[in-house]
Amino acid sequence: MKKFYLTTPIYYVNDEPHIGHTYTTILADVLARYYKLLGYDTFFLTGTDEHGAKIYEAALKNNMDPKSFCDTIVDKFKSAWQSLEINYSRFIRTTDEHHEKTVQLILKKIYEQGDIYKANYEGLYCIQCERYIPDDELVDGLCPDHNIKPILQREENYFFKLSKYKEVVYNKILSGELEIFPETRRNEILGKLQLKLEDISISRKHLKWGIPVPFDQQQTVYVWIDALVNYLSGIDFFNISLETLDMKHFWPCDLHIIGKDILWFHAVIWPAMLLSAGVELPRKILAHGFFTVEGKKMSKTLGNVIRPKELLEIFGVDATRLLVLSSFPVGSDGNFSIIESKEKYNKELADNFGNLVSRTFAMLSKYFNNEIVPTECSSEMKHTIYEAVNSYKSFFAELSLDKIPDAIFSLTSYANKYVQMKSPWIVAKEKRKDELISILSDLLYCIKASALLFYPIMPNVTKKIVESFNETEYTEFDYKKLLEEKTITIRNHKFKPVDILFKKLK
Ligand code: ME8
Repeated sequence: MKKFYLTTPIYYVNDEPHIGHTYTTILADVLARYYKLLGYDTFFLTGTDEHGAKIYEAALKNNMDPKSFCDTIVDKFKSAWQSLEINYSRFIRTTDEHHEKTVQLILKKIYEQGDIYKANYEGLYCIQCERYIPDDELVDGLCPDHNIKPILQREENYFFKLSKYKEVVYNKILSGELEIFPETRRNEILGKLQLKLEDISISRKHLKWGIPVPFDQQQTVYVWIDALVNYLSGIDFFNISLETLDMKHFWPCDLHIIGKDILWFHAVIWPAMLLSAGVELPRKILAHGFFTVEGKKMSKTLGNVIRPKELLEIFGVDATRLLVLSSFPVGSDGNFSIIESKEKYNKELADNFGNLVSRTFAMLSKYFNNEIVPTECSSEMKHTIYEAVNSYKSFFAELSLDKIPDAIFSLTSYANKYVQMKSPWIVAKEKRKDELISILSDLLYCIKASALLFYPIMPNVTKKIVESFNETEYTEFDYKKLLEEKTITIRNHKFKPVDILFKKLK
């Protein structure tokens, strides 16, 4: 059985989830559902990043001990993912005991490899980024991402010989053994790797909120080194936690989905750590772009942070998933606007897809009392479905996930035009019954194909439609058949009316 292991970043628990975290997690969920439906043994890992100075400070601000503080935010992430119907396989926390042991084990391996040494370090540290900012990245002395002044830190730390792996990592990316999507970001990393690469500090002396360095209890592991290891501890790579099943076979990871902000950590530091520890590298990294909201960078200070709850209240689960997924091309930055999303919802979900479903089922009820023996699908309709399936599959394969809904909407908009062209109401008036049946059959094939194609994105809508075909037990089977053989079957002759799927929004 083929396997597919994919991950999201583990999110910092200094704040509740917003649309950015939601975006990454929806991308992952849609892909996970897709591979699962195609029969892959799929493992989808998400979770939270709970150590480090940033979380420690956030806990202090809230007058809580760090662990209890983390627990409260973790609940918020879990409930957000639940309300968005995110079907992760596992939620990993960096405070999980077996994760802490995995981090220590990896560090020991790297240490034994001779890749860790002690040295003094002085640098400007941005707590929000949880990293030292090199001088050439500062903008007017401020962190370019957070607009705050980094703090001067001087400590004796442990260092990882990142520079030793520069060439190997470069070659792995160049040869495509480690793929980075999109191409522009891959080239950025390759370019940066041609410059001087400094070793990195991997421990903190004065921060207690972290995992103790296994060979020096006076220091804690740098939060990023701790966090990256979650991709191994999430599948219990070293079989540390005996309660879990053996999940090692999921490695190497097939896809790390991350935002562009953390690509360097994933494309350079993480592979170097794995090379040093003697673990195979992940296969692919997707670094997506960043959301701006109504044209502005999202920030608490500007008060324009969009939370998933707000979207769910306006659009409901299925439409939220679709709108967030398709708000901008995966590789670029893009804007999210509630107004534009409402327009898209009305245009594509209510007036295009929703209208096709309701007008077809209305005719089925009016002319045939919800009962017909469908004819074969016309070659014209078959061809259009076939084309939609082809683009859909290639959008998944090339990770152009934002384009997937459009592949389906073009099919449903074709069917709406087909209704106008065939004017079934005239056919009905003239009592050309066979012709009317074949028109309705074509529409039903198209609706069923579209509903199936929407399954990884809008699972509830698919279920509702499939119920009206009285075929719920075949959904998974039919999905696979449609994708692999491009065939679509309607088994029953009796149909159930469908409630309005998408009420128009003002
Ligand atoms: O970086 N637009 O956690 P984090 C799109 N703990 N995506 C966004 C976004 C935006 N405006 N803002 C955030 C961390 N994201 C580390 C990760 S992994 C081993 C450790 C998404 O809470 C995007 O996926 O800051 C980004 O990479 C991630 O949230 C950063 O989340």
